[in-house]
Amino acid sequence: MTSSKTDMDQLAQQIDRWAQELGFQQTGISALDLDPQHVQHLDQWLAEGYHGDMGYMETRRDLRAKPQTLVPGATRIISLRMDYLVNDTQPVKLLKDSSKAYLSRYALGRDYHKLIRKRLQKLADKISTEIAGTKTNHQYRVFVDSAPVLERAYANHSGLGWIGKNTMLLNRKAGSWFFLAELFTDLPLPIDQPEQKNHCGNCTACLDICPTQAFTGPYQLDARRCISYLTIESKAPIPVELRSKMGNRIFGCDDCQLTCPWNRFAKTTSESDFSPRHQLDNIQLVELFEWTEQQFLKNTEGSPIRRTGYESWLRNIAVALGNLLASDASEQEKKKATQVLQNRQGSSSELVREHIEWALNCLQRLD
Ligand code: B12
Ligand code: SF4
Repeated sequence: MTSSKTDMDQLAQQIDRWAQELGFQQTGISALDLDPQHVQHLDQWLAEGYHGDMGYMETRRDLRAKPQTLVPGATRIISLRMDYLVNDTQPVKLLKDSSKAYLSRYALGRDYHKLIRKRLQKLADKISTEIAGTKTNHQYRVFVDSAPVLERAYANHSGLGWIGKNTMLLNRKAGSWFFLAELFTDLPLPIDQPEQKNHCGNCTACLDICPTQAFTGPYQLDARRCISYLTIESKAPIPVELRSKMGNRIFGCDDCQLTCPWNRFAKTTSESDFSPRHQLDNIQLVELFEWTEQQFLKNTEGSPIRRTGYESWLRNIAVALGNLLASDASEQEKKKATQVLQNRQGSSSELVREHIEWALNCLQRLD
């Protein structure tokens, strides 16, 4: 294959077909140049301090703003999306049951980083093999989530969707329950049309529902107030004024997606690896709080939950148990919650102990 325009057009179509075979739902191609609005948005966000303790967002700002430095020679980014919503989980019902744990829908099964990276590598191998006759040194790199790449900005540039008021990348046919990933390449592939229209209209459902009022305005998220940041990224004590607002959310939060009308069009995944493990989609808080560190490590092997660590795990559940004690749960449930909290009081770290004390005091709390 030569790199004529027709060949590149055909290759782009072939890449899309391969991606679908590998479990991605959609691909789009963009150049590396970023619309300056995105960089401005990032700089403003950092200047406000909205990134909190995520120091990497600040220190790696230049790589995000100048992706050319990430993969020398790269001229195109193939953005991909993979749906993760599992059928049959009942998120809204679960959020109303203060005795059960709510974990973000993305975190119920296998860690997506591992799964997606493998699939991206397979895709890159297929591309390299296809072009091997004319080009033997295909320069590429694959990314998912953890790299300094403005994933939503590129997904927008490549036509995968628009950025919603909740800052999620939204797609008219798929809502927002999907992961994003990228393959940087030096192949001169044809570029797709960016999604130029914003389809949020007057709706502010996501901004209104946020339990901790983390949005300072449309498209502006103060991560320091976001439950996803507080329960996953931050290792610090959870600010006392936000604890009672967290309900039973112990790992991430989905409210600003659950309420988005575009998610009526979200498709469920057929990826069995994303199926809930250890009944994490329907499990009592007290049961999770009783997991020993060994059990935690065993049960979260290959899961994104492991990243948060045992201390943060206990801290988060202690807050949710406090909220259970302040709720209209049955006396029996409250008794059991009090018991498991007290059982850990003596043996816990300072961080966890302080959250346990807060939780036990919730029995007297009047919401
Ligand atoms: C840091 C981070 C977080 C932080 C901060 C979130 C945030 N909104 O910035 C925290 C921990 C809070 C978080 C939470 C979640 N995250 Co997160 N997170 C990231 C990460 C690593 C970087 C995001 C980033 O650069 N933030 C800085 C801000 C300034 O950038 P941004 O919001 O992406 O916005 C950029 C553009 O979209 C644009 N922009 C934004 N708004 C507007 C408006 C206008 C008018 C314009 C012109 C431009 C513009 O400017 C920005 C710079 O380019 C990305 C992965 C990655 N490498 O990109 C995942 C990522 C964004 N997260 C993801 C997910 C799934 C989540 C959660 C749903 C997880 C959960 N259930 O708990 C929540 C959702 C919370 C929310 N409403 O965003 C997915 C989102 C997929 C999607 N459909 O959008 C990503 C892409 C990971 C992935 N590979 O799939 N996350
Ligand atoms: S994930 Fe939850 S806490 Fe974070 S912005 Fe969305 S609704 Fe608010």
